Amino acid sequence: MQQSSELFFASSNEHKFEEVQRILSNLGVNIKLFKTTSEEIQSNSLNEIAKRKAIDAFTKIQKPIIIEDDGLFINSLNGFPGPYSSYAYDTIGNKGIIQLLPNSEHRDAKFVAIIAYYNGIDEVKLFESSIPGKISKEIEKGGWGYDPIFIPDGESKTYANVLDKDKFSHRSASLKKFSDWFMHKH
Ligand code: ITT
Repeated sequence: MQQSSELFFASSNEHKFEEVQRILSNLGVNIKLFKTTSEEIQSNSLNEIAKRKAIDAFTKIQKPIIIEDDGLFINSLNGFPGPYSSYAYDTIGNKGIIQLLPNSEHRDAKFVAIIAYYNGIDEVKLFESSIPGKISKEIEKGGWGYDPIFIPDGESKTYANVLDKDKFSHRSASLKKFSDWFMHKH
């Protein structure tokens, strides 16, 4: 089915937008960037943050929008940084995260992505996916955000150096769920 209306992706993060745009265009959905920083919402629930980010962005642009909220959950840290991933990245960064796991063999983690769609009329619609992996012992070069320290299961390199991150990323899986729904709706 053809996409009939304009759709914006609200984010402050251009790396994320680039990936979302590339993945969605391969699925037949076109988006434009609405560059905005959403109010700092703190909650223990990614779903709650995603919902409020979507409503906040819609209030500003008054057009159908999607947003994405991500979290890196590290098992041995009881899920930290999770919903606080953005704040943790801006404060302690990849180096700080690695220092929280000194020589530990317990490095299991997962990256979660939630896509939220809101058109100002219906309830906010959420699409979630996650990918299991490990925190690397070294910070690799390349990529952005937590890319240099997250090794998806089945790979030997981090997101920064895998051959085709889009093929299996947390982002691709949740966007696929979204596009299946969106293309039927329009
Ligand atoms: P928004 O304006 O869209 O909210 P953000 O960068 O604040 O952008 P999130 O809160 O969703 O995004 O992301 C939490 C953190 O996880 C943030 O530091 C991101 O850079 C990082 N992150 C998300 N997806 C990532 C990916 O695919 N690779 C590496 N880091 C990622």
